Amino acid sequence: MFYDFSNAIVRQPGISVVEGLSNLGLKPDYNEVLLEHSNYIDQLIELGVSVSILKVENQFPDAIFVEDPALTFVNGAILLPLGAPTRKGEQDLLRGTLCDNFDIVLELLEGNAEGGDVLSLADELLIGLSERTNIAGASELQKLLLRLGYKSRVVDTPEGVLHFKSDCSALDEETILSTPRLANSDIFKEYKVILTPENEYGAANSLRVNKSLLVPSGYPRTAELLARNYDVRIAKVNEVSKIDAGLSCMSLRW
Ligand code: CIR
Repeated sequence: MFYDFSNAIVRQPGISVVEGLSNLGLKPDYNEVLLEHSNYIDQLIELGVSVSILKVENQFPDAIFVEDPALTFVNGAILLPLGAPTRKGEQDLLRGTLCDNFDIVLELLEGNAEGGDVLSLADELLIGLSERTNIAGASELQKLLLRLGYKSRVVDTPEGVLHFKSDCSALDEETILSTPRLANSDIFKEYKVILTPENEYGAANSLRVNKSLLVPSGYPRTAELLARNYDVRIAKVNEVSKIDAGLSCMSLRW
């Protein structure tokens, strides 16, 4: 299933992470980022994932968000040209490790796309158009996904939302956790939707890993709601959220 993961890649945060892009102009505390990042790795390991840790890359402050420059699947990977000007070229940092891990490594060579805009579901992938993923990138990405055997749909990300997956996550084969503003479109009409409670939109970027569900800290009502049906584990993201990051973006999984 799309949330069964044996492997993950993460990147060790360097000091430049405090300069990561932040819509609110906030700066995280470096030591706290290190702590949150290392707890995140421990949680993945506890859930049965083997985690490979890439070296610090200080020239790219956002390079710990390895989900954005690539997509990984059991049968292959795709390198992506990012839309954010300060992140252009980050995909090159992943090329070697992806070639070591996958027989097939494809590369998107037209437009822009970021992994944070791509949601994997049981029978399809959704590609959200955003400030980071444009139509040229999304339609070319659809062709590469088909080469790996995956169908996809191009959809809209709500205005002002960084990535499509900032506002939703897949909880199981048929259930999506979504903010009301995203669920209001009919994108998810084939699925069962659980809405994030008011003032807890940030919880929408939860992460299903094997039998458990990582939910970001600070959203007690969502955690309680989800704990009725899922093995919820809380992951602390106070500092990384200052640079607009959530749980999915800190790893590539397959
Ligand atoms: C950025 O703006 O690119 C980073 N500061 C945060 C990236 C978060 N990525 C993600 O949610 N997939």
